Amino acid sequence: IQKSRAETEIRFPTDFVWGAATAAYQIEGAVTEDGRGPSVWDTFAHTPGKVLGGDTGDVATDHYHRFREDVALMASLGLTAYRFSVSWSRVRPDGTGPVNPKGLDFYRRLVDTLLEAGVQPWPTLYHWDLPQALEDAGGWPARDAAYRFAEYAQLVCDAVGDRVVNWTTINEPWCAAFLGYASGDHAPGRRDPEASLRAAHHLLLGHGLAAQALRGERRRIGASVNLYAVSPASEAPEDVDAARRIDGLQNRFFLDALLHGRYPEDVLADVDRFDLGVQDGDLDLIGGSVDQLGINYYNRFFVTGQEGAAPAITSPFAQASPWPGSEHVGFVQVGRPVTAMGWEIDESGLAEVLTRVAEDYPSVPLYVTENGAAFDDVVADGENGEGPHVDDPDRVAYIDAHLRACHTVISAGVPLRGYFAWSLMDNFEWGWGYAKRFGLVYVDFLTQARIPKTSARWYSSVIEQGGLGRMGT
Ligand code: PNW
Repeated sequence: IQKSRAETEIRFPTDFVWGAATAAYQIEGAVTEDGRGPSVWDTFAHTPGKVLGGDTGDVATDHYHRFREDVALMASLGLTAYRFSVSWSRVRPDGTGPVNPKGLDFYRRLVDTLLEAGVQPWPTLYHWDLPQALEDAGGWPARDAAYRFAEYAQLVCDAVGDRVVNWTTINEPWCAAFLGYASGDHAPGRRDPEASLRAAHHLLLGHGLAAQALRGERRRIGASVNLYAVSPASEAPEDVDAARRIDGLQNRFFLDALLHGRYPEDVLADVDRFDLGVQDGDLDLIGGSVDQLGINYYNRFFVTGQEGAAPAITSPFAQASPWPGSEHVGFVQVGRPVTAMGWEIDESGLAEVLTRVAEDYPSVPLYVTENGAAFDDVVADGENGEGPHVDDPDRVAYIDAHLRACHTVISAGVPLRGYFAWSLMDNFEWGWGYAKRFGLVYVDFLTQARIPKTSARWYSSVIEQGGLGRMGT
């Protein structure tokens, strides 16, 4: 079949940012080295029954020791940017007391190595690893965590702020608040709806305070939110209301706060029996605090308010919807192909989410700061002296389809400026441990060998060409 030129020549803007992402606890390992203090994820992973297979991030991909090799790999793939997260408890082991210079040194070395390799560093300050001492003092449900977060942001900024342009304060505050404090699927594993709402507010407040600390001449400050396309499973009023509630708590709660300086009235009404801990001035501080917005997208949810539907697939141990204000909501699979997470693949949801944000919150530059898929990758022995290889056509197809969705919305005027694949390499996938592989690069967790998958080579050629050609190029 002769393809039209529009299908075969998909070019992105020449200054489009092409990246890949990781997070500290998922890759670094070295959890007791050079003065690092424990975080809630160390505690959680070492608590029996919390992570599949009893896996922990103790070693992970040993990136703390192998970062030079990993940066060389990024450069060889042609990435123009690398999104990583900074471990708070490496920088300030107990969250309040003395600073750990060796922790800051690691990120100085990493940033310098990236810059030398021509890869822009995109640090995220919080990817879920709260110092355990701060959790012991009340965690994110306590307002103090927000102030401590801003102090920590200042420390990192003092160390590398002259060399880093693009900053992300918090990653996926929905996950940190609701998987951490409502469902208990993530650290610290609490199940307390009021605490989860307070955590959500204090994460946003912490973002606002950190943004003030980071503000500076050349710096661009953002936050990354995990957004979902949300559709009612049917036209039944219960399902339509379920979709409003899930869209409200997962999407609009964070978008309205960050971009409009308010919480949506309907969500506040859904959770009005809880005290969120909002004080005068908080939302003024949170609103208008971003220069750009990071969007993490994985899938679309079909939801129902009628009896008997399944929980969302949020962990191997997921229970019926524990989200405050949507306790009765169920999640429905509609039969689309799924990834190894069981998440249905729907790239139209990414176009929908990007378009919605551009319409409802105009003129904010957008970045897809995470998008990708887990599949059951298999290593095959190489023939004729070639090394082992991993062929992952499903991941290539997933990213290809999502990049096409990105291109379509850019053509329609959405200010999307970059794309970061999740993840650079296989890593510790939270409650699933090492059982789920999201990487462009395969990691043999016994030998720590890195094997670029077919998707890595394919992504590299996409970057080189600045877009997509015919399928498979
Ligand atoms: C994101 N859910 O996490 C994270 O930012 C990454 O660290 C993670 O590895 C990646 O997506 C893949 O899971 C999520 O249950 C984890 O809804 C769980 C959920 C959503 C996002």
